[in-house]
Amino acid sequence: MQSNGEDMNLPFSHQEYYDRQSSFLDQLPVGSVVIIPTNTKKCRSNDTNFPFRANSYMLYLSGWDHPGGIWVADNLDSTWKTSLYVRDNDTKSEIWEGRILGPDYVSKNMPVDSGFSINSFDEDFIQYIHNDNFNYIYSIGGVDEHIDQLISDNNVVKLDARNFLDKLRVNKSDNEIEIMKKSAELASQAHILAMKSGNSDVSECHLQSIIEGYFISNHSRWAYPSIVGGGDNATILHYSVNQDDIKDGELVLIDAGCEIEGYASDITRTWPVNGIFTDAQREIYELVLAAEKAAIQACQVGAPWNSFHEAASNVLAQGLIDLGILDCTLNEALGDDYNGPYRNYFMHGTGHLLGLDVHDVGGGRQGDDVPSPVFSSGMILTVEPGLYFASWRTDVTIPERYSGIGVRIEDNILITDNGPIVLTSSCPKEIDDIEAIIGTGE
Ligand SMILES: [Mn+2]
Repeated sequence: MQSNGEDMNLPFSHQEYYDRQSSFLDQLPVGSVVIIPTNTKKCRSNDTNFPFRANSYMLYLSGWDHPGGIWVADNLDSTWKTSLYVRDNDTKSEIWEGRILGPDYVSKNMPVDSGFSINSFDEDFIQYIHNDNFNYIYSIGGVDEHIDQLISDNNVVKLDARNFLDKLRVNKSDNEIEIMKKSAELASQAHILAMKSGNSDVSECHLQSIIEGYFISNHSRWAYPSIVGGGDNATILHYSVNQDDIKDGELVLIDAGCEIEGYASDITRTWPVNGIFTDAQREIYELVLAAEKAAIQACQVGAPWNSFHEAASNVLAQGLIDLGILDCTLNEALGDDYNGPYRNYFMHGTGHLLGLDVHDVGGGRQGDDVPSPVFSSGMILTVEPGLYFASWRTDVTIPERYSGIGVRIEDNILITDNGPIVLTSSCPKEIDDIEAIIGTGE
């Protein structure tokens, strides 16, 4: 057989993919068919598509990172067989859009038993569900409408494959950790470059271009739309317009991370564009930094998930009292279940799991409807407390001294048996280090 396309270098050994597949499939009963689709091309305008990004479950199970494809496993004949259905070679579309690897390539080079044409999937699906041994479909909904429709039209018992895969994705392997370290280091260097190009009339979009330009020139890309907010814009949690000029004396908040082999980094730094923190900015910054360090220290094997949020919250609430922003006791500031008035200025969670999705699966975000994990070795998460004093808010008291200040500090943390390791430690966050680097150019 001849190779159909360029050689594809997978980020992990076939053995690592096979190990992931068995850890998943070994939990399923006989008579199961697993159907994991990946993303297809998405139209941006007319005949122009959004940049393609593979589905994270597909990347996890097989490393297949091309548009279209269905990973299928079945144990209808008592042993597991795995297949990957992909697009056929098609010279006309390859001339326009690039080489298609095709089913033969998949059979020879991908960590599955067989490669098939995606055009034969619908027929094969009917074969699977009419097999005498068939009981259940395990799939992930909301990725491929056609697959969702096919399953619902045929009235089969469909169970959620995420219930198994999400748990497996929480603890990273040594090889995943190595890639995530690279992702964290690349993003750290991008933030350093942005700090170096800070000055009193820099624009948000200029800083964005420095960060994202560095990602692109290092074979990477953003893991989520970059947030670059000066002054009041830093108080908008998911601000991503990034078009304003930043005024002399203002802070800029940059929340930007990249991905390598699909694995995200997620860093936030906040710094004065002119290189000098004002007293008021310094007061808030030091408080958030103290909360961040306390939260990192709380990331210990065996601790319940909420412990790092509680650690950050205790420091922030006490600090808000000490600065005269809240006039109450610590218990009143924290409130029941950490929902007291300190949340007027810190309205998000302290962090989230990080991996193939920037807000990674497996529990570990406030509001997730799956049980929160207990910290265990190999988990990677963000720690990112913040304080926000939006000048335009009228629903809460915004002290004049702090009006227009938004500060968030975010690092990426690996949990180990010997304590937390900060993967983003090369990115400065101490005030002296930040002031020393701003505006120093390249
Ligand atoms: Mn984050």
